[in-house]
Amino acid sequence: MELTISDIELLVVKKPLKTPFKTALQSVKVRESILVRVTDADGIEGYGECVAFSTPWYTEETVAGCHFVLSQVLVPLIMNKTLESPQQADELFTAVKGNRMAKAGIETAIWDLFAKRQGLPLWKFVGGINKPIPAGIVVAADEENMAAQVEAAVANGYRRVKLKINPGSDKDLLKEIVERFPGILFFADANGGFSRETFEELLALDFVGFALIEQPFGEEEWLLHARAKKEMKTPICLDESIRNIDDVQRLIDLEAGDVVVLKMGRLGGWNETMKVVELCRTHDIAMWVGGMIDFGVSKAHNLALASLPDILLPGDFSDSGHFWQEDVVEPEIRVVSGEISLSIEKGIGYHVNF
Ligand code: OSB
Ligand code: MG
Repeated sequence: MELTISDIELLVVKKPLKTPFKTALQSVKVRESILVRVTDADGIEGYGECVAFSTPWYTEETVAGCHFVLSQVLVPLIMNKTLESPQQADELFTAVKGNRMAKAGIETAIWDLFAKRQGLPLWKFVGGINKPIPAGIVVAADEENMAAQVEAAVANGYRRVKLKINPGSDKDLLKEIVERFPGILFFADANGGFSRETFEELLALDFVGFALIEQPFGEEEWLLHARAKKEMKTPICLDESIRNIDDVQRLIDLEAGDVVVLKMGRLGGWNETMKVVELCRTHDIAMWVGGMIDFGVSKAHNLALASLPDILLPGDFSDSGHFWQEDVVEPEIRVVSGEISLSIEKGIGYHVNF
């Protein structure tokens, strides 16, 4: 199958979060994101979302920088090209260093377009199975509000809750929360907030009962992560450190973690992500799909990713109404009894208000 790209449009959307999202690194109050629409010569449309933030707190990329790279560098490389497979988009980008979030915005749109050309839901196109996707919510609030937010999440049906932590976190409070909800799977995410100096604080979290601890140290801290994996019983999970397949190989070689968070933005799109999934599968590294305070376009791609048979841990999948008064997709993405149903429509399966 081949198709010719005849139009590429960018749309910056900006919406306030219902409540500020506080991490060790940043408090996010407003989310800006770039939607990408790719149209082929037959008028079929594919959608992607560039998930960089307004400022470079999570990765080095930003909305303004990505808009420049997309419009001035990546769009000209793809425009009017005839592609035989979606993998070819990534190949056309090889001369462009880094800028993986910008690349993913357009690359994922091309995967959606190919799925639609084949008349398949994206989850089927990528080899996934139609199963209910377990939802997962993130509690990124001050400690005094944490227990109440967990309680609300559980009341809304969530069975996986991720708590944002840092070296100063109240360990007894965390343990109390985890023990109060025995049926709930608790993840912890430090966003690299720990260091060599606070290593002991991390060890002290081993008794809390987290199913895993995500990214305790900075993205380059392979040896500290390896030490934590060796000294702790709680599985160590890497998020920011995993920028490409070589980083996954490094995690394996250095025994620097047990679990990998998949984020298509951080990895540059579907092509690299599929390679990472295959490498993790062959090495028995557990995987789950991470969120980026995404709008519905990114979340729809993520749901297709989570449908792959080897992805067994619940990801960051909250209801459209958790962050947004109004999402950019129709229908909105709904969590029902702790699960999200995959759309059976073609491509990402949602109408995008572009
Ligand atoms: O570290 O996982 C992270 C959101 C933005 C940037 C980084 C992270 C997050 C989350 C996921 O924790 C939130 C979500 O979208 O559900
Ligand atoms: Mg994380």
